[in-house]
Amino acid sequence: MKEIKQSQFLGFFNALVDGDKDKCTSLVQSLLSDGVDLKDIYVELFQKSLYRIGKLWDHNQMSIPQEHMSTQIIESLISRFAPVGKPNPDKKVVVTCIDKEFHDIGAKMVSNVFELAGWKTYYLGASVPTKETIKFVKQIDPEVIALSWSLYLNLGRFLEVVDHLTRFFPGKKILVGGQALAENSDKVLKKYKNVAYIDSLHSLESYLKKN
Ligand code: B12
Repeated sequence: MKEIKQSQFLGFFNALVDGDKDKCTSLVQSLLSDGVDLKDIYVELFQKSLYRIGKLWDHNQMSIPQEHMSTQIIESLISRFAPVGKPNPDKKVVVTCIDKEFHDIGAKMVSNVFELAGWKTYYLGASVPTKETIKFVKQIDPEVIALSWSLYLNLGRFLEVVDHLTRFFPGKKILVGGQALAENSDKVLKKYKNVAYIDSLHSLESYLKKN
C-alpha cells in the first residue's frame, strides 16, 4: 500500500485551512488513484489535520470559523469518498456518539470501516440520548454496538450508556473508542466484560478480520 508523504500532507493541510475545497478534493482523488488506502487517508490526512487544527485552536492560533470551515470540508470529503458495496445483512452494527458528544467525525470513519468490511451499518452521528440509543438497539438488534466518546467532560454520560447497554443487552459486543479513552481506558472499563476499547482504525480493521 502506498504511503502519504509529508509534502502531500502539508499541501492538503494548507489548502484545507485556506478553505480551498476543490484543491483538497483533487488531492484526495489523486492519492486514491495512486493506490493509497482510504483508511490511511482518514488517519494520515484527515485525522492528522484535525488534531493539528485542535492544537492551533487551543493556542488561539486559529479562529473558530477557520476550524469550522476545515471540519466541514473534511466531513464533505468523507461523504464524497465513502465506500460502496453490498453489505451482509447478517452483520449489523449500530455506530453512535454518546449523548452530548458533538465530535462525530471519528464515529463516521468507524462506520465506514465497518462498511468496507462488509457490515450493514446504522450510523447515528452526534449526541444521541441514552434512552433513544437503547430503544434503537432493541429495534435493530445488531451484533455490535460501537460508541464514540471524545470529550472527557462527558464521562458520566459515557458510563450511563455503557451501564444501560450492558444491563439490557448482556450478550452483545460493545466497542468503544475516541480520545476521552486514550489514557485511561483500563480504569474506566474494568468492570465491563463485554466492552472492548479499540484505539485506532487499524486496530478496528484487525478486530473485524478476527471476528
Ligand atoms: C472539530 C472539533 C470540534 C467540532 C466537532 C464537529 C464534528 N462534526 O465532529 C465542534 C466545533 C462541534 C467542537 C466542539 C467542542 N470541542 Co472540539 N474538537 C474538534 C477537533 C479540532 C477535531 C475533532 C476530530 O474530528 N478529530 C479527528 C477524528 C478522526 O479523531 P478522533 O475523534 O480521535 O477519532 C479517531 C479515534 O479516536 C477513533 N475513534 C473515535 N471514536 C471511536 C469509536 C470506536 C467504536 C472506535 C473503534 C474508534 C473510535 O477512530 C477515529 C479515527 O481514527 C478536536 C481536536 C482533536 N484533537 O481531535 C477538538 C477537541 C476534541 N474538542 C475539544 C473541546 C474541549 C470542545 C468543546 C468543549 C469546545 C467548546 N468550548 O465549546 C466543544 C464540545 C462539544 C461537545 N459537547 O461535544 C477538546 C476535547 C478535550 C477532551 N478530550 O476532553 C479537543 C481535543 C480540542 C483541544 N485541543 O482541546 N469540536
